[in-house]
Amino acid sequence: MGVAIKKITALEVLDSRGNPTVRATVELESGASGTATVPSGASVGKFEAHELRDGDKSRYGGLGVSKAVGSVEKIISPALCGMDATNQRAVDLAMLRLDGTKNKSSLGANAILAVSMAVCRAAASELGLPLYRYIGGSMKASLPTPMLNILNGGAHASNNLEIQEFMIVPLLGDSFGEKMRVASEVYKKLGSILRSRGYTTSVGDEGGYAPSLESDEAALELIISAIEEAGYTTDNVKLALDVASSGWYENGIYRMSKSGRIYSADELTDYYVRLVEKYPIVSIEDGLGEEDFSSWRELTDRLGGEIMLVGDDLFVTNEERVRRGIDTGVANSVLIKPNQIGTVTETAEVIALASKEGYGTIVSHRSGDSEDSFIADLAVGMGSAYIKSGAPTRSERLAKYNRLIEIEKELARDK
Ligand code: 2PG
Ligand code: MG
Repeated sequence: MGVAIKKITALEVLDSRGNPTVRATVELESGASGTATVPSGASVGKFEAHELRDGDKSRYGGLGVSKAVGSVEKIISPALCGMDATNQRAVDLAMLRLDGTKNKSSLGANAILAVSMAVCRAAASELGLPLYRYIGGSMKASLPTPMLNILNGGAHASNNLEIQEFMIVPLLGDSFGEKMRVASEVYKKLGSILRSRGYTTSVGDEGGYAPSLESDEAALELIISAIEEAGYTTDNVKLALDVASSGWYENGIYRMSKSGRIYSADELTDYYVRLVEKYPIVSIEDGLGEEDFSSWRELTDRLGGEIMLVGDDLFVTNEERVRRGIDTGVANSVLIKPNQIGTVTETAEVIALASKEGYGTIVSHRSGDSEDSFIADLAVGMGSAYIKSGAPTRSERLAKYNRLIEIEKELARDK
């Protein structure tokens, strides 16, 4: 059978931070193949699937992934050989059974996801379909709107900004390519404003500038200046934040990691309400901690009717946690990161659940990423309204945006 899996190999390669990560290649009996590389986060949610690292301090300071490579070649490959690559669900379930743990800690979610994505690619290639078409079927194919992180703070930069991601959301331009043009122009303008005011234009992990500023609000003001000086307005280029506040939470209070300032959940919520009143913010991600569901509920009551409230560490692309959020009226959008859960099937199920329940979805890269563009096809195939992949710079970020530009062209041709 041509679609049968013949062999799976893996490699330890390096991600955009120079840390080891897993790349897997799936070969089919027909000769078709698929390769995929997994990303890795810095602000990692407590409830994410387990990323298996060697812990051997003599290699990469313990971050090696040779054990995960071993999981692929010695355990997963023999078990999956002969399986139908077009049955993604069966392949993923077989890996879940092989692993046998709740958080994929035995084989490693990095090993499992690399294979899951590579199987998906190999199957698409065997059928002669673009990946987004294979994932989404013949009907759905819409381009997401990009959310671009043009100023980095938090765990992604060694500056003094507490908020991790200051994103712009270009709403004008009737094509994805045009939105990217607008974003790039605003990004460049921000660079020249920073330079002219004597700030550094070095960048953080996701390619956004990473200056130290007077305050996080000053960052918002600078971005608004960049939008306006680039010739746009805040009516058509909006702002989005990823506060990534889970890292601040301890014993019922929030301690900002750089200034050490302390807030209660109520005070932080008041702060967001003020920011939303004052600035053109359309989305706040992880405004509160991953374990603070009751305060999240309050935040949702106050801002959920106005803006997107996105659960990242809160939901970790996990169906059970998203279900809990839906049942308790918490947040209204879900960040989708395949490596938080570890298989393509489970990722697709979370997107489907969110969509069914009226929650928005944003497909997302990780701060440590690679040239792999899988999430671009995933966003199109699954009909996600948004994608975030960092700044419009650095090739690991642009791999996704450029793939979307390509898909847009392809879809226009098909019309
Ligand atoms: C986030 C991500 C991606 P990390 O918090 O949303 O931007 O960061 O990969 O470090 O978790
Ligand atoms: Mg986040």
